[in-house]
Amino acid sequence: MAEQVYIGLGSNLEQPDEQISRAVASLKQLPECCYIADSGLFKSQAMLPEGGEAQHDYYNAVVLIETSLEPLILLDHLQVIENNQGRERDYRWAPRTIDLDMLLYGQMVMHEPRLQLPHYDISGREFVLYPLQRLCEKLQQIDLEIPGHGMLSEMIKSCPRNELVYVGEIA
Ligand code: A4P
Ligand code: MG
Repeated sequence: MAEQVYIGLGSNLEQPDEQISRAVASLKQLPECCYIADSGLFKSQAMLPEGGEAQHDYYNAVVLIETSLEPLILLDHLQVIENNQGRERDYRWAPRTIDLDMLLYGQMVMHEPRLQLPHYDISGREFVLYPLQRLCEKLQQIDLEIPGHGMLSEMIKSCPRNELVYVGEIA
């Protein structure tokens, strides 16, 4: 059975908007996957660890696909796309060419070290929740249930938008 999977994309290195476009093109080519829609591009200041050095702004987007791939197989594909775009894993929250986070895999809840579903910090990030909301609006979907958290429309009320701006469609 195909599941609806929401994937968060983020980049703040080497022409981030182009990195997002390239990753979207790769997602459209994945086997056993059907690309449904994306949120468009959002820009925000980098969320940093305590005392972390300043970084370039991030571009973020959220994509919806339908897939019959098992979650860990899909994660393998996402990591291949990251590696193909020169992703380096220097330290946690290091600047990156591309980051692909599996936000939701249907209503699945999973607590494996390699894969946590929903994504462990889905509730606290404006650059995830606002793109998700725009994607739902585009699909004329009234709301979205996030397992363990409730409805997106409620979660967003306690997540300030901060400096997040919508910058346009993905090229
Ligand atoms: N992993 C576990 N669950 C998942 C999941 N649901 N999706 C594992 C994807 N991977 C998952 O990830 C480390 C390991 O998490 C993977 O090997 C995978 O098996 P990583 O991408 O190598 O490391 P990371 O991204 O540096 O760490 P982390 O904690 O996932 O960081 P985040 O959450 O990706 O945040 N500011 C703005 N404005 N926009 C951003 O997008 N992103 C980050 C990084 C920091 N600041 C940001 C943004
Ligand atoms: Mg990540």
